[in-house]
Amino acid sequence: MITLHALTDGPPSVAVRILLEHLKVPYVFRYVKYYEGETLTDDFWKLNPQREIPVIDDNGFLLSEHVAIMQYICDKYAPKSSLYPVEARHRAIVNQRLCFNTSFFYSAIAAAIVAPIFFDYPQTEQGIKRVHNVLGVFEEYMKRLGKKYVAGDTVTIADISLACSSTVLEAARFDLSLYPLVKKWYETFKNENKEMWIYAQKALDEVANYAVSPPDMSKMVHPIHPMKKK
Ligand SMILES: N[C@@H](CCC(=O)N[C@@H](CS)C(=O)NCC(=O)O)C(=O)O
Repeated sequence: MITLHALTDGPPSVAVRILLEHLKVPYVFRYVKYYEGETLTDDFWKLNPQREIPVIDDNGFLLSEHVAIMQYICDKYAPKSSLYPVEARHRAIVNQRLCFNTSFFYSAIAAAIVAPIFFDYPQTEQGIKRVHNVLGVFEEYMKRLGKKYVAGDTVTIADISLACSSTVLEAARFDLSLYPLVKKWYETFKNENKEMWIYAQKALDEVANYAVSPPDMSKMVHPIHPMKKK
């Protein structure tokens, strides 16, 4: 049985959870007490030396990085699912969108929007410019492909991953109207995948709440991020 060590508000965690639920793969959800510094413990280090969430433990097989986890879950438990197509070029586009999310799209959102909510970083104009830049690229991908979803006309794990990242934009009330194709895709994903959206909406609400009233992180001394002053 898979144990999913995860958060309820982190987009990478939520993407994995949505996939497990959708595919009806049995799993145990284990909430990581990130805000109490659990990722800094020796036990968590054994799970993931990157000290990042999510991580799965599938009968002793440990795997981090939500993209690798989603690909593994599909390959092992749903190899015929259209969520992760097998045709080489279709799969390549899905993989490209997943890499685009982790290395380009979500990294810009995390730095400019997520980090200032939880840690003592100012929200900068440069950071917001970077978010506009990644959204512009996303818009261009949607225009070039000309399909309903990010890698074709059906939902794939790339949509789940990118939609979860985009919840942060909605939580921060980021105006997507400059990016009509991205906006349309996001709304379509929500409307056509209501059962998937349940956990995404919960995450969105939690982050929106934290933007107003940050969580108590007084028990954590982060090795990298500056803590907010009380
Ligand atoms: N590249 C990782 C990123 C995961 C990630 O950023 N997780 C955040 C929580 S949403 C985290 O664990 N951050 C640890 C920290 O900043 O201390 C993935 O895609 O799974």
